[in-house]
Amino acid sequence: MKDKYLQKNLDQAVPEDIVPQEISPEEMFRQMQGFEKLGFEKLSTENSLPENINLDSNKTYRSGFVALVGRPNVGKSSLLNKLIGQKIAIVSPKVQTTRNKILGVYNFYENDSNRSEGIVGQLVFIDLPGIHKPQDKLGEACLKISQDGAREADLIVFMSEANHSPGKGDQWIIDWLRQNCYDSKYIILLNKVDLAKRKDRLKADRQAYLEMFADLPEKPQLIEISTVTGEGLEELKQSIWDFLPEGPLYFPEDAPTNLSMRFLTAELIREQVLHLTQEEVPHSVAIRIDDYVEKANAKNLTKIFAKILVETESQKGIIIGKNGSLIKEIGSKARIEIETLIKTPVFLELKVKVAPKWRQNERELGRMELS
Ligand SMILES: Nc1nc2c(ncn2[C@@H]2O[C@H](COP(=O)(O)OP(=O)(O)OP(=O)(O)O)[C@@H](O)[C@H]2O)c(=O)[nH]1
Ligand SMILES: [Mg+2]
Repeated sequence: MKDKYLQKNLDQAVPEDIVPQEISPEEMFRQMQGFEKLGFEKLSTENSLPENINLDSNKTYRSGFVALVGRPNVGKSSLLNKLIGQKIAIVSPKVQTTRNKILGVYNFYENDSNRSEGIVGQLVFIDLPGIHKPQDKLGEACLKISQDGAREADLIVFMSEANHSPGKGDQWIIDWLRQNCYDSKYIILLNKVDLAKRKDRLKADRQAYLEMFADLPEKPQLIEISTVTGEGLEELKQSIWDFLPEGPLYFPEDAPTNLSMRFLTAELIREQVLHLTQEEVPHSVAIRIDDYVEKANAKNLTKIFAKILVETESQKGIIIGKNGSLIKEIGSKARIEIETLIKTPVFLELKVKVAPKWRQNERELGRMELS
């Protein structure tokens, strides 16, 4: 059956030679034994990895990797943050906000209101870039990251919006999933149900989505949620728990993500650019952290020196703003977010650099761990 889809949809194949292999969950687990590589030491509070991971060798746990797959802007990163209860992935009303694979760890407890009774399972969410037609090497790299993320997951959450009927973008993604992840388990998630006013249309849309997945071996469940009101999230957690197989705890209990502080800092700066600029500028921006100095003085100051890369002189002018007003605003808003995250005072120096066509430059994408 899978072969039939492969044949039928060969013309939809997307070039896959842009970025090297993403690491598999098993490889990631192995790398975690090396711990520092993924930056956990910065995020975990006091316990070390081995003490956390080897909780109780007699106890069995449930665990798994769950990929969030869908068009840009449907709310994948918002869902990740909401479930983890912490801002791990940046969010914006602009499309194509997420550019990397972002892991968020959700722990299940015997008793959620009394966690001392112990952890019983662990779910690792894989937040992925929204899938869209690539316009450049950056887009191709993002697509590859999303496709690899879907392939390596134990469960795929296909996410779309309850306030829109399924469109061509959704159809393309579902065709790709049927072709490449035929045997996977799925949940269909319709987000933004708080915005869905037409209940009759929603009923028809639900049916349409279910039909699009109908010929897969595992019938998916469909859940409507809102990351704003929290509607449907308990049902989602329960469904994922029911699905989780027996498995190890992959991450320390107090490590909410695999991302380094450098990466998170760069993302928090980019988030402000996304919020404060328009049209092509948000998509033309990348952040490079030149230096990150912890405990730079007696008051535990963290000094961060970063560059905002843009593609043209005119974009540089926009980012700087009149008398430097915009870059100051980006800097002060990002600094507040970074201080909230790392819980120390922060000195943030921002400079703007023109890097023509960086989105086509494999070396630059490599620096951002995108190629
Ligand atoms: N009304 C409403 N807005 C939401 C909901 N969930 C997310 N949003 C908004 O939708 C926009 C996109 O959210 P993101 O979480 O960045 O979407 P994404 O799917 O991660 O987007 P990409 O990273 O571009 O793929 C933001 O403005 C969010 O505030 C929801 O349940 N209801
Ligand atoms: Mg996102």
